[in-house]
Amino acid sequence: MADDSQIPMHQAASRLGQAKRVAVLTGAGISAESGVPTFRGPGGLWENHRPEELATPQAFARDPELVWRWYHWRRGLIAQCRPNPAHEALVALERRGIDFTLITQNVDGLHRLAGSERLLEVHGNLWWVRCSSCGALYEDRASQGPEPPACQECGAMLRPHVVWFGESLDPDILESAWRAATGCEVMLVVGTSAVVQPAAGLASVAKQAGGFVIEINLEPTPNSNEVDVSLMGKAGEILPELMAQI
Ligand code: BJW
Ligand code: ZN
Repeated sequence: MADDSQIPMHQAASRLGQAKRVAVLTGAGISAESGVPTFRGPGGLWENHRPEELATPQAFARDPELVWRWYHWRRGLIAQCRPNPAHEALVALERRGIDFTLITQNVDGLHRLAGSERLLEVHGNLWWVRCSSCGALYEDRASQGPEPPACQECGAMLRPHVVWFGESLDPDILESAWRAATGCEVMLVVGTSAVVQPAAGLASVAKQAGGFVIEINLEPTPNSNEVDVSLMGKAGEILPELMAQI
């Protein structure tokens, strides 16, 4: 008897194995098995924190100490986390020598740490800071808080180099992400609740441009009805399995 539950996996592996142009969109779910909390759902960051109190420019203007305490807490947590087999599977995919773009909404830096190179961090990176006054931008892994760090150039207050609600994404990075989505033969959409725009819309962009879209998630998302294959389960198990089959 054939195992019907394996059909979507075979179909996904077959498409992925033949594709010369691949784009991947990842969200917090890919880092969950590394111990990084997701945003939404049980145990998610938004369970204990209201986004508008922490992840907006208005929140930072009102109470930068509170916002920095949250980021310092997250930096401390993420510093202990290592890439997992899902991050590593995407490194292996990139190294197949295909036209490859990894678009991540994550700010944790774990894709880079795993070895991914063709990487677009559309929501920034929490190990980078920028000056709210002179605009200086640099990597800062040393600040541990609790107080907000000061700019090495002008002494003004730094902010995390991330994209908050109501802020525009870097137009060059977004353009590159859009180009990858419209140009790919296969897009993998991994571990995102697909509710935050414009990143979530990249799956539809890929689909409408003729791409074959494969979603990997623990549960259905707003994208699930539109994608070609939905693989339900842990990214750290499904992605290595997919790579083993291509
Ligand atoms: C697993 C798993 C495992 C778990 N294996 N899977 C109304 C309609 C449309 C848009 C808007 C609107 N009102 C406002 C907007 C715009 C707004 C938006 O989209 N809001 C919606 C929420 C309604 N967007 C913006 O503001 C963006 N900017 C913008 O649009 O600019 C133009 C503009 C300017 C001015 C005015 C209006 C428009 C910016 C968005 C910035 C998002 N920033 C954050 C914080 C980043 C910094 C930080 O981390 O501190 O980015 S919010 C947060 O959500 C973070 C994430 O990158 C992002 C997405 O979350 P993600 O990655 O999907 O995580 P989760 O937790 O939601 O989901 C995890 C998933 O994994 C789940 O599905 C699990 O099932 C799964 N999972 N374990 C596989 N092991
Ligand atoms: Zn400065």
